[in-house]
Amino acid sequence: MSDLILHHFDLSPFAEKVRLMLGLKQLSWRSVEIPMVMPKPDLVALTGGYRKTPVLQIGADVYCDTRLIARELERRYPSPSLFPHGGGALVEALSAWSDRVFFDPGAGLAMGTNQAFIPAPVLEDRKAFFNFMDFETLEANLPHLYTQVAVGLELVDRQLEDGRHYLGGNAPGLIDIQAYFPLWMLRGNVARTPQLVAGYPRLQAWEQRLQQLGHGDRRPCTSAEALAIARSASSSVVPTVDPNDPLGLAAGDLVTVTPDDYGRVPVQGTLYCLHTQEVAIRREDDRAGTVVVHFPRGGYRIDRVAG
Ligand SMILES: N[C@@H](CCC(=O)N[C@@H](CS)C(=O)NCC(=O)O)C(=O)O
Repeated sequence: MSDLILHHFDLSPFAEKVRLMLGLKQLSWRSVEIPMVMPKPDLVALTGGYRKTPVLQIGADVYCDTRLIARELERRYPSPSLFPHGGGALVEALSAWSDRVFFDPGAGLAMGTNQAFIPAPVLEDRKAFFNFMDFETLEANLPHLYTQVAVGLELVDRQLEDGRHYLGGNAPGLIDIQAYFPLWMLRGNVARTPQLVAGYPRLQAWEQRLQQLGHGDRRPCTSAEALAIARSASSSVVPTVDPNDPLGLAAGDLVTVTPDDYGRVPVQGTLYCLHTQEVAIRREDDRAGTVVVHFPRGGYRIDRVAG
């Protein structure tokens, strides 16, 4: 039975990013379907409050954020690599482009062109969640958002102009998955996507190649089973705290970790790991037992809890 448990929902673009990583690596994994909106009691029992989608659980280790999930999958399952042409650090840096600059205008189009059809609870949840999206002006802003999406689509098409099959060369990698998932979201949610990609035949052929990555071997899992697995496991990660970290924290300090963009829910726990690129905290939960919740450092704030 696979150790990898992905907490996600099928319509989530960020989850599609991870499903494709699992496909590229041909991994087998278990799928827990989580709600699209709050409340998500079984997920937050594991994460301590982090609500975003997806979350990867491996025993009692809980990995938040697709950027950290990519790094962890590569560490545990190095072959085939997410970085077939090397240069993993730059690919990681490019997530700032794919996950925000390219993705956000597409998310605006998905919301803005469908507002009348989105179920009220989802719309209300997302209005509170997407603090970067002004729902009042969204409709008037649609033409601008189309231009921003076009910038990303043209860049991808142009990167393929020398005939390469994938963005880094002739093998698929994380860079392709990063650039593809905003397009996957557009296809599923924005009616004008065929027109948006019409002038980009290379991009369309590449899109088909990306679809062929698949999702690996997916088996269902209930959230109760996932919680039981967490409860009966212990973290496989050795605790280490960098004594030279600028925050001056020590192992065992009570801290909160909070995303600095949207969905800013602080997660509290005792410091377990602290490095340049990762922070992990240990927490106890009645249902999940003792878990270690891992976050990337980039885009997350760590604060000491006074007391
Ligand atoms: N930086 C996060 C972003 C994840 C994200 O924004 N996911 C969306 C779904 S695609 C989300 O959390 N939506 C609200 C929710 O699922 O409750 C990551 O890379 O994992």
